[in-house]
Amino acid sequence: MAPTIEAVIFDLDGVITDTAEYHFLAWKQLGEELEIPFDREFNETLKGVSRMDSLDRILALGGKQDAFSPEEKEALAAKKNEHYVELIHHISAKDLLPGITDFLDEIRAAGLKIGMASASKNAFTVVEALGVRHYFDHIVDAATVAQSKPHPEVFLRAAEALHAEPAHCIGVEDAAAGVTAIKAAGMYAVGVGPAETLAESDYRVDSTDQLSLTKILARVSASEA
Ligand code: B16
Ligand code: MG
Repeated sequence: MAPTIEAVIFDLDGVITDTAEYHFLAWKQLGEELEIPFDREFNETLKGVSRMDSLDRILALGGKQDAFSPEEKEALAAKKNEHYVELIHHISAKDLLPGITDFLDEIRAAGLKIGMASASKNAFTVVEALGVRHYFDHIVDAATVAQSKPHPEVFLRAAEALHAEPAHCIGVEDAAAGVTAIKAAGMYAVGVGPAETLAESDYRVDSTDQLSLTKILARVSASEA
C-alpha cells in the first residue's frame, strides 16, 4: 500500500538547529544565579518543554517550588529569555544542522507540505535568522498554544493549519516529550538522537544527516502493510 503521507511537521530546537545547547546554557546561568545547579542529564527533561514549565521543573529540582510569586517567576523566565536571546544573536545559515536543507528540499520535491511545531516563542526569529522561513507552509505560534509538549496540541494545530489529517502526518523530534506529543497526536514519529531518550519513536536516526524521506516513507509503508 502506498504511504498516504501529506505533511511533515518539524520541531525546531535540536532538529533544524542546535539551539537546544543555547537553551541549556541560558537555563544553567539562571540556575547558578538561583543556586540550583544542574547537569546535561537533567537538561534532557527540559527539551521541548515550554519556558514556564521548564522553570517550574528547575525550581522543583532545587526544592524552591514555593519560593516565588507568579510575578517573580515571570521575571525569572524573562531573565532566562534575555540570556537566550543574547546567545542566539549571531545565528545564521551556518547553524543549520547537517543535511536539513537537503531533507527539506526532498520533502518539497515530493509535493508534501511542511509545518513547524516548536514550543519556542523565539521560533520565528530563529527560522528567519537561519534563512529557512520559505520552506514552511505554516509555523505554529507557540504563544498561542495552551498545553506544553508532551500534550499533542502544537502538532495538532500544525496539521490543522496544513489541512492534513494527523494520521497522514510525520512528526520529527529530538526530545522525549516531543515524541510523546507526536504519538498522542496520532502521527508517525521520527526521532533524531539516542535510543535511550527516543524509545517511543516509530523510526529513529542518530543525527539529522541521516534523515531521508525515501527511507522514512518506506518505513511508513511497512508499518501500514
Ligand atoms: P522559548 P522546541 C523548545 O523548542 C525547547 O526545546 C525548550 O528547551 C524551550 O524551553 C522551549 O522551546 C521554549 O522556548 O523559551 O524560546 O519560548 O524543541 O519545541 O523547538
Ligand atoms: Mg526540540
